[in-house]
Amino acid sequence: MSVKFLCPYCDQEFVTKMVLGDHIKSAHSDIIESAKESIGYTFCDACNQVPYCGIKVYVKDGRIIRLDSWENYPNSPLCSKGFATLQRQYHPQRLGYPLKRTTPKSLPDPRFVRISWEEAYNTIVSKMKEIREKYGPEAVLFYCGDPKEMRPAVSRLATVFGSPNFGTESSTCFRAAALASQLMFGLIVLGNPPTRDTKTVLIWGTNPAWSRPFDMPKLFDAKEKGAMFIVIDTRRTPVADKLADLHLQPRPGTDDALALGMMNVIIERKLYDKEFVENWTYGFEALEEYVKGFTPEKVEEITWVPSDKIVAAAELFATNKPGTLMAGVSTLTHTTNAVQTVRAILTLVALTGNFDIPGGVTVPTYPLPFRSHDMGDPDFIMEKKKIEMKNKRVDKDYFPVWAEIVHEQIQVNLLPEYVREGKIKMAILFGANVTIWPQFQEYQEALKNMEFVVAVDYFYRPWTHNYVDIVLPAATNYERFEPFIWFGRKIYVRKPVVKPYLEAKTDWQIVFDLAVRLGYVEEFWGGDTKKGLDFILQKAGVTIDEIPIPDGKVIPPPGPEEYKKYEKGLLRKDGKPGFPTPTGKVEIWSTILEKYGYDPLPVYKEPEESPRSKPDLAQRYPLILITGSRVPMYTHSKWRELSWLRDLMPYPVVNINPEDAEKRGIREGDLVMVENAHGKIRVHAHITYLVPPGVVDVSHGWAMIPEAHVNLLIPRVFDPISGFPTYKAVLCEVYKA
Ligand SMILES: Nc1nc2c(c(=O)[nH]1)N[C@H]1C(S)=C(S)[C@@H](COP(=O)(O)OP(=O)(O)OC[C@H]3O[C@@H](n4cnc5c(=O)[nH]c(N)nc54)[C@H](O)[C@@H]3O)O[C@H]1N2
Ligand SMILES: Nc1nc2c(c(=O)[nH]1)N[C@H]1C(S)=C(S)[C@@H](COP(=O)(O)OP(=O)(O)OC[C@H]3O[C@@H](n4cnc5c(=O)[nH]c(N)nc54)[C@H](O)[C@@H]3O)O[C@H]1N2
Ligand SMILES: [Mo]
Repeated sequence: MSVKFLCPYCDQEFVTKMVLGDHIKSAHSDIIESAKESIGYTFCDACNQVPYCGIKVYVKDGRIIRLDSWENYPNSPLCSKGFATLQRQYHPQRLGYPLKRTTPKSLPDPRFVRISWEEAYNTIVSKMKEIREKYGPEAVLFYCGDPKEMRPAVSRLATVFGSPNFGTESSTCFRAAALASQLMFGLIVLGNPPTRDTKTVLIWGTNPAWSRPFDMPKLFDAKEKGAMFIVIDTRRTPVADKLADLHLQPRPGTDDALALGMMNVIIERKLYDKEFVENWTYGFEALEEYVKGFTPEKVEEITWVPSDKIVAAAELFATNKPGTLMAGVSTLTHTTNAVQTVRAILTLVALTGNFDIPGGVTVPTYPLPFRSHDMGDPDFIMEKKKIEMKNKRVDKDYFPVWAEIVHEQIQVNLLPEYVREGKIKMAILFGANVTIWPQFQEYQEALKNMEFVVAVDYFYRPWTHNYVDIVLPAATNYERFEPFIWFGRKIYVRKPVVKPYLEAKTDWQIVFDLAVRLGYVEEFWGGDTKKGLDFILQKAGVTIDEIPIPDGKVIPPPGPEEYKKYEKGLLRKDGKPGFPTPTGKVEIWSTILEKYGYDPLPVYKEPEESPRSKPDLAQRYPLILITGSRVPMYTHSKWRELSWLRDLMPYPVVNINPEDAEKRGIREGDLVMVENAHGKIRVHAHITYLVPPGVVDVSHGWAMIPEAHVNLLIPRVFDPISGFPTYKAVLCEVYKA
């Protein structure tokens, strides 16, 4: 009996294995090809850090089977959140189709049903036109949450439609710190990781080990090379534990006083950089007078930081130069004195002459000629037109300084007010989560009371989407190429590595499709998103197709890196020496704040709620609550549906010091209530030296566990300059549930 060889794909018989092999190669090459693994590359969007981390993707049969770190790429390796994007990609709850609500928004159950993209687009476009007709285009709010990749497209659509009311989650995040810096330097300068020249690293209100892990290698390097570290963090974080030569633990919300105390030491002991101060700053004399009241002893009383540590930190930063700053841009702004706190800390950089020297706090000499996607390139988002429409901004009467300086986005935190006043009637939300706001019920109410709301997301998020009219499914970072990204002068692009899930579309495509249907065919390149990106890239003289994957492309700088650019006329548009501020100097005394009736100096103000500002309330609620300290496995509310992450932190906790726990009879893991004048929540107690006595720390983003939502404890009081909420300093009490 002769042996036969059967083709596994078509059952034909062959006499030898070799002939079968030839047959398979010629007749079934497509199957063979698809059974092979292919490799692709994408940027991780798990935490929306800019710039993103790199992922190498292994694909087989049209499915992603494995992830790895993108080699020779700046932000590597991947963290747990990055790897978990694979579980997210194939999660059964991902949104696959456009959905339309079938009940009125006054009813709690929206009863969403599947609709076609055509119906979704037609409905949205006709609503946009109707609202524009009835109330003007500015009655439509365009909003993006933490995801940043789609922002330029959404912002451009807002401008072309005629609405200056485009906003983002930066209304609670980086923008107030950036504003503070613009008021002082005329530029966005918020510090940077150390370089090989750095001798002192001042880490203020940030724990990059958990919130920016890709910066840690630079910090360990600097430590090894002998740099000294000052860490100013209320908690004993891994960064404080491992790196700090000096660890200062201020009472939450008193960093303004601490910075003024350090300035007092630096000025009294004449440790400041006289040349820089005399030639390049404005308002030093007034500051000198003001900080006299902030002796180390007085500041110890305010901040709980021992006076000898205040002196030591000030001396070290002023004398062991060059020094750099890494500041928790959102932490330091999560108080009712947000902008002034950051200005006070930046003043330290100016006084010590650490600005724009090698190893200090620098700005790039030749950045690529476009602005990052979180703010959007000014030409692409048509910023000039936004400025022309300034008087239609809904925030202008509430936050005039923001409205004057922050051209690209409005301050959104007063959304409930804007809706109540009839100014906003419709919203288009990309990647939005309303529970990020203090007393978020009011924001849910605002969505409910608008005439029409659209949301675009990867998942159905009941805490936001139960209050909207249409929900659209977004394609993920594995399914899209938009946008490109860059590190310094090196640009990277990606290709989709798999097809979109069911009917999901990319955020950019959704924007471009809507634009074309609204008649903006030219402004949106006939709906071709690639042409849109090429419009931005052309400023660097390249196109998307000219950038190789995975190597990326360096656009050589026109000259070498320069320092002390203020001396050389490299910071101002008119080419004159100095800074792009009204006085041409670093404005310690802000002429813009003065013009609007705010304190022109970086003054100290007690948090709205504290043992000093509300002693009676502190009798009842003696603990200070900080919220939203980042944890390594989550970004805000995101990806708690993924067991790969959830298993790392299954429950929301309150971190409490053993001393405070013992006083209250609380044991590890107990269910406890955290209560204050604004609300109460129930979480598990975690007893830890991470927090000092008197302070408790509750993580944010537990939207899926309504009884644990920490933003129920945060009042709607805002920094008068920036409109920022007070997530980091309110009073509370903790007791067994
Ligand atoms: N108490 C307290 N509250 C805080 C803070 C705090 O420290 N304490 N921090 C504040 C800060 S700094 C921030 S930045 C905000 C964060 O606030 P948000 O960004 O608004 O919150 P997220 O929970 O990240 O929600 C993002 C949503 O976008 C979706 N999404 C993710 N990627 C994409 C995408 O590419 N496309 C689309 N269409 N959707 C996507 C996600 O599924 C999720 O539903 O929270 C603020 N709130
Ligand atoms: N894993 C992860 N990474 C993230 C995020 C995330 O959700 N998860 N979110 C991203 C976003 S949007 C942002 S804005 C950044 C936030 O980044 P950061 O603002 O840098 O936040 P953290 O790294 O948590 O560091 C904040 C530190 O401030 C301390 N702190 C609290 N109150 C005070 C105070 O009053 N004074 C001082 N000096 N210290 C205080 C806390 O103990 C904490 O260790 O993180 C980004 N990275
Ligand atoms: Mo943020």
